[in-house]
Amino acid sequence: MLYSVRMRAAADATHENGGRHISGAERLVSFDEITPTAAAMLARAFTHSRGQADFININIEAIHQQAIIKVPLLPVITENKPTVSTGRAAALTALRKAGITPRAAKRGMAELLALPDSMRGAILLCAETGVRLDSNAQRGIRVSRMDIADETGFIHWLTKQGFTNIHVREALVLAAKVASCPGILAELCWSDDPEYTAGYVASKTVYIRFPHLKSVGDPIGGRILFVEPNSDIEKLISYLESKPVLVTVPSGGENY
Ligand code: WAQ
Ligand code: MG
Repeated sequence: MLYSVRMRAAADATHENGGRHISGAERLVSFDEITPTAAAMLARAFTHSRGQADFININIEAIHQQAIIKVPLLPVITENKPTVSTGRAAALTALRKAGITPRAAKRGMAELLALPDSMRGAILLCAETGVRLDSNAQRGIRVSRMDIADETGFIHWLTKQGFTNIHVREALVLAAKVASCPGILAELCWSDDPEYTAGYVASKTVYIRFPHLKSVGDPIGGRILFVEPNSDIEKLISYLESKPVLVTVPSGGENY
């Protein structure tokens, strides 16, 4: 049996009552790991660079082994664009290469730039028209119930590529689950941690990092998931939120 451990933290009020999103985390762990995982999540919520958390939810649920599917990590490429504007332009190009129309790609970028503050979830947009598809204006869709299958192998795989921080680790696991979701063509993301400026575009086949998708000190980040036209949105949301997924390291531990 594995257990889904989820955390979300807000300041000033609960998320439901319009509180400011501070931090969130998602893991799938064994019984013995529940307590240390929950403790680490609490510590993280209370020491976050987005501010002091006042309301924290930790949710623990048993997951039946037979419900779990395995999906692979995406190979990673870094495009070293030196500025935010060149990074964003390259991210738009990457989205177009992933099959997103120029209009939808631009709208996705504009949605992130128009956020008054970070949401706790992701925005769903039509990959053709750029129209918003989810109805959770403040909340978005939270991708949950995923983790890496082999932590040691993952750390080895990351270290070989020079990745050491938790942002990239978590983002790669989330992007692998999102890429495996039927109907999702691509994802655009940058961090909501003020000091972390990197972001990425992920497609079904590759995760492209851009070191500067926002300026240092900016606390607004987010995620846009681009959805193939005529997809079954309810099914897609159910997969993202509820399907338990373990992410595997490519065999041989190679990047490609
Ligand atoms: N499901 C859906 N949306 C989420 C989730 C989730 N589980 N977690 C975060 N988000 C959304 C939410 O709107 C956050 O405000 C936003 O994404 C950013 O979250 O170097 O750190 O956890 O390759 O701050 C990307 C670059 C880092 C990593 C992303 O995101 C790299 C990051 P953060
Ligand atoms: Mg963050």
